[in-house]
Amino acid sequence: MDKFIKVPQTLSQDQIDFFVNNGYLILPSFLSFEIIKDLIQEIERLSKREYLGESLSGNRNKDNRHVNRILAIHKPHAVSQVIRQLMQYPNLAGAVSQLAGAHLPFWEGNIKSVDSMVFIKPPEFPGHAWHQDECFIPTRDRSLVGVWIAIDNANINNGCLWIIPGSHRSGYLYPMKEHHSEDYDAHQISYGFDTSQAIPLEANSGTAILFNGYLLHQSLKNHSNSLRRAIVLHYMSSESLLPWFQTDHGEQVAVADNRKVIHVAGVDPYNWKGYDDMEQEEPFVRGTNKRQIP
Ligand SMILES: O=C(O)CCC(=O)C(=O)O
Repeated sequence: MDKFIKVPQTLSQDQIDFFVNNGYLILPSFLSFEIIKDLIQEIERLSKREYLGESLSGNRNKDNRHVNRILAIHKPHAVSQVIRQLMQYPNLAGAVSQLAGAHLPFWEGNIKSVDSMVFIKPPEFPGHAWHQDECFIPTRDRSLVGVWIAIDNANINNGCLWIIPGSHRSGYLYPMKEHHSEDYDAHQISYGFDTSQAIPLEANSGTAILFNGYLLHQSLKNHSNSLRRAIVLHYMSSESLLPWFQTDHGEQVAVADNRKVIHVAGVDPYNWKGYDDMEQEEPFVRGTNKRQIP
């Protein structure tokens, strides 16, 4: 029998409708001061590569100047129990299970978590150019939800998120190209749309911003003199497969499915496939280039 994970569902119908119509929802003070404090300690452990024997520890160095060279840590959940716990935090899983498939008929709220990222973003470090997360994490059913959690207060000066409200609606994936802007890191930029309606989402520490995987968003350079830390988690409908790798020769893309996932709400209809070990993920630390280990 499938394991059913019951999660609290505290969002109002107005909040759900806002998310479906605008592609995002802001939940102020979503994480308590105590949880944020624990997360800051964990980010420090991760930044200083304190997890011996894991791939993050390749350049173990406890020097803070070293920490200040890290833009982001990808897939920290592979080594961090604290980040894995956050991915399964019932209030968060509950909110996502009300939003991810709210646009889908017969949606039952089954959710899996598939990815995590920690942004350190030290002073003068760049942002991430306009993009849609669905280009990186394919769901096919538009159920991808990014959860962006402010660890430090984020504002225009230190490089908060910017979004184009409603840009998720058409389900169109914009093309991407190289750019030469110093505001952005080495990732490509999506193009072919109007940015005049873009708005900044300033957010105090502990605020969670949930956004649909098709929503166009960016962040800009950190012009302050302190870190702008944030944690980003990704979730999707459990019914959506995750073809998140090159298929083997002869393998049909329609059945390709990465099982390095965590079931966090409702039932997992594919649990008969089993799960691949999250610890087999490859976490990596990134400087301003895409995969530079500083
Ligand atoms: O926090 C940032 O600077 C960028 C976050 C972002 O673009 C994302 O999570 O997709």
